[in-house]
Amino acid sequence: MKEKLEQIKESALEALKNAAAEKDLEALRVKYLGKKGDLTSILKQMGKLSAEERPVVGQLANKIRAEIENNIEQRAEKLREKAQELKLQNETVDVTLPGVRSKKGGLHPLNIMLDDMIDIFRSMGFDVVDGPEVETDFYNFKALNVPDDHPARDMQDTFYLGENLLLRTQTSAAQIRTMTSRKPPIRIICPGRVYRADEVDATHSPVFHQIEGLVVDKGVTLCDLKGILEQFAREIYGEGTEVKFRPSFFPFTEPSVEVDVSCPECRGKNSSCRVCKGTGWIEILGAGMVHPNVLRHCGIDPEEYTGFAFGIGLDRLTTTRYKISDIRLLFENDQRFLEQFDK
Ligand code: 2NM
Repeated sequence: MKEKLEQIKESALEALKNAAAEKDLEALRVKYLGKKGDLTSILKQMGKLSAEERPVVGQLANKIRAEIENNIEQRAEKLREKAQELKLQNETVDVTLPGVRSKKGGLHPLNIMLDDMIDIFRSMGFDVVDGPEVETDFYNFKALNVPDDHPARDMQDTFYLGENLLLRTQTSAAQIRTMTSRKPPIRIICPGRVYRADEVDATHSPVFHQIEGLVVDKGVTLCDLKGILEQFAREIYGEGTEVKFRPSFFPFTEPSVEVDVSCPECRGKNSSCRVCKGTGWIEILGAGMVHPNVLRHCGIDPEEYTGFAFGIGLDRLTTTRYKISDIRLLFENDQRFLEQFDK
């Protein structure tokens, strides 16, 4: 019996040396030490032994059991170490590899232009005000002295959302809201999106951007308007820029003017200039003295106060500045276009 026990031990230790995984160890534990294992089946035959032999064999069996258990534990520890080593090898990070560059966001060209314009008007004492893009007939047309039969009110030109609701066609609606809620002196600009039912082409979009300005105070004149616009034009287009008023018509201003600046590209010196078409001037905005009816609609006495207002198209100023050939590029958000303006 002692011999058999020694054999079991030899066989177990040999098998353990070759065990390559934790599950092999478990199988060996069952095979040698389990309830139906080799060691147990030997011990079941102890009854055949004499009274002197029994404790000696029993002791030996316990010793061998302990030895095998120890060995299994040692082997398991080795296997765990090996597995950990392998894992570390596979997971090494090469710190000398170049990193993954994250893409830097940038301002949209419209926002660069708008920020510059806001800076200029702020420096002249204007507040920036905004209002809703969904407006009522009153704020968008009636208060602005636009008659009921004016073509701008036509379904063909304006997006109506209901009987009395529409997408604003100009940001002046926000200025009307300011005039009805604040007392003069008023000195504001209203930048924002506006909507008109236009066909889309290289120079037209049904959604575009305006910056409208408004000054209302005692004794405000057309001359003040010209001074403000000259200062603005010179900061945008350079010191030598000339500003010219041409008579025009808007329902909300009287008198009304269209405003040209001397061509920032050729300064009038190139008869085949692509920017000014050889005229030496480019039109940048419309303006005028706020119509007395508009002031009255807002509860301001036109005998006491006068005002001027102007409306600038942000999109065309932006396409001219950056020589962008098609207004649609401003609305498509093509990364290859936008990343050229990273500031
Ligand atoms: C323009 C041209 C001329 C304008 C008028 C007003 C208001 F609210 F005071 F009546 N805001 N903006 C105005 C005047 C807008 O856009 C070409």
